[in-house]
Amino acid sequence: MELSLEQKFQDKIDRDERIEPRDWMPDSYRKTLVRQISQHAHSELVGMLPEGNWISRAPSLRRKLGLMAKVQDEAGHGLYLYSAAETLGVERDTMFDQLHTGKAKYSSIFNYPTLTWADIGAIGWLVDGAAIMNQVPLCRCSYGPYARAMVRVCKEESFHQRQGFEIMLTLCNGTPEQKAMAQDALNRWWWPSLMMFGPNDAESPNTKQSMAWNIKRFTNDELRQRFVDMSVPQAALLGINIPDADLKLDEETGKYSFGEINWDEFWQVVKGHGPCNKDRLAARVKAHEDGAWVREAAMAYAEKQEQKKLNTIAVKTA
Ligand code: FAQ
Repeated sequence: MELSLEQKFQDKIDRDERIEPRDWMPDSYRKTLVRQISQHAHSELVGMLPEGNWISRAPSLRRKLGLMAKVQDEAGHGLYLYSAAETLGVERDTMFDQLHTGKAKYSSIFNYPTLTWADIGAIGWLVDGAAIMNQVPLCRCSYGPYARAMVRVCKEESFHQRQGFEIMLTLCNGTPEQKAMAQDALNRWWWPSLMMFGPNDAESPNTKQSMAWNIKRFTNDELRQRFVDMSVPQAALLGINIPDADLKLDEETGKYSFGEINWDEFWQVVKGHGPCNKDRLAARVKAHEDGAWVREAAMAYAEKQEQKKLNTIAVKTA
């Protein structure tokens, strides 16, 4: 009996093989990937803003260089991801348009302000730490271009996570004021970091299908639990306290139970009403508009090169 295209596709997924851009795929699979990859790309771009805010105020040349390299990496991650999304047939300008008009989502975490230098430590430690927890399994995502982009992204993210942890460690070994700054940053970034993993599994409309397609390898709650279990000993090493009175080790499982996430706050931020949503979008739109001349110059240069190549071929074949 001839198998349907859909059945052949699912069999390939079940054999844990990769789907490539020219392979047949169901429309809903393509749509889910465009949604997730473009949101991910937008997060990388908007994610440059909270940290970019501190480049000119980094406390030393070494810190400034590290932070500049990190922020530049995020731009690169955005580019790999937009390119991966383009292989699914969506135009980059369409994705930008969706971001700039507020139609597209990006990670809730980037709508919180960076008030002190310690926030840069907390972002590297917690936000990049959460990003790695979520993205390492995406290296095995069924869609080839996304999985391959994630391999490189994860390598760079681990440098980001270490630079953040090192900032926290330095502050925690510093003066009492510096340690208090680190504690304050942990207090403000802990819960938003847990929200990065998305709604609880029971409230997550996309997880079941994305797992069946091997796009997601773990559920939101599974990854969030791993992140908590990894972070608690790190906070202990820093000598600062996780702001959760309900945090408790279950001796039998070795896992931590933790308090209830404020889901009202999460959805408010996702819907555009977080502390910095409007500023972030305005900064993105301005950067895009101010960069128009760079894109035009790059296009003019590329056209010139192309013309030169054609002229050379014409001379050779004349
Ligand atoms: N913020 O059904 P689910 C980084 C939306 S890391 C905003 O569970 P799904 C690195 C979700 O889109 C951050 N919206 O959805 C960096 C869906 O809405 P839709 C980015 C959220 O897709 C570090 C609805 O809620 N990482 O940038 C959030 O199965 C430092 C229902 O949710 C990625 O994007 C949220 N936190 O699971 C950069 C990783 N959570 O589209 C700079 C790839 C959920 O139906 C500095 N993405 N929503 O209208 C994923 O793994 C998944 O998309 C999840 C959500 C896990 C984020």
